[in-house]
Amino acid sequence: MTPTTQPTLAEAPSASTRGFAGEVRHFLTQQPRQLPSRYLYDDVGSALFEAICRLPWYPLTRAELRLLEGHAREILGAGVTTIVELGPGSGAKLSALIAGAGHDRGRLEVHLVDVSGSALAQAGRTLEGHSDVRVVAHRATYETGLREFGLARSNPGRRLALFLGSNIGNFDPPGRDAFLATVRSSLDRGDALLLGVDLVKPVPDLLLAYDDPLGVTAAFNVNLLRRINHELQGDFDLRGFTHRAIWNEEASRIEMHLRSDRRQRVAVRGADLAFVMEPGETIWTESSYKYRPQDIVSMLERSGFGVRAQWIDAADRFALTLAEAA
Ligand code: AVI
Repeated sequence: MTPTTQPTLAEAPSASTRGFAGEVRHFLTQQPRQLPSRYLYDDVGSALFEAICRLPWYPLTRAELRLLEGHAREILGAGVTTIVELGPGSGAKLSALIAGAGHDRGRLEVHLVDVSGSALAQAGRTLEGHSDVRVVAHRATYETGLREFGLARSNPGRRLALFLGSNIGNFDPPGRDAFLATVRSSLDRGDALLLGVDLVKPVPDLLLAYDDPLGVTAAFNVNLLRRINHELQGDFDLRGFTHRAIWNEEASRIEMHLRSDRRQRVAVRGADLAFVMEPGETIWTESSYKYRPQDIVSMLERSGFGVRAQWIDAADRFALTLAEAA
């Protein structure tokens, strides 16, 4: 007979919930308190991020799309037959790139890597309209997806990895270099990487992009506390925290924080955690590094790539850099 105190399967936390709980416990007990930015993207957070990308004050997505459309032939020329995109979102950027390359581009095999099954399904649907494009989905972390992609050598010709949206900006410098080395090791000499990176720009523009007047970015940030309340039985008072975006000049990054408006006790039962936040104390939830064009060239060269082209959107200060695995 099953003892009544033993949790049923339905009650037992999943491995991913246990991982989330462990990280929440670890990072919220650091000084300063922190939370990893990858947890911003549950269903609500992903929808809020999509909304951010449409805001007039967050020009990154539109600037990148203009560059992809304008340089599609140069990017997909020279015999690219296979593409891997890490974090394809809705698939709209890849679709614009493929459309911009015209009809003489030849057959393409496209690998999409994302931990979110719904993102993969949506990107797959967006790409359905293109003839001669075969889509392979990898529901996996970037590292695992790249490994699977590196092993799947079904197609002759050059391979192109896409890492767009300035996602590289959310890595700290050591994590960024390790990540670029992983991308390099999944490619052969002569294959290519296309990297989309947001550039340093006037501070008022950066602050508006990360603290918009409609409060969408604030909601995106506070939603992380709602997620913890929902998934880990937390009791964060969502009205007791204020979104803060700060430009850290020395580190060349925008930081997002959640600032406690008063002294308050917080408990997160699912992470076995209880603590007190003082008035003005913050939880650091994201860093978004901004680069100069030459920094991008240097980081790629250090990671085993040679830069072939760099296109810059002058209006919104965004760069697309095409680099070849050396
Ligand atoms: C996904 N990532 C590149 C975005 C960024 O700009 O750092 C996330 C974001 N955070 C606030 N607004 C957008």
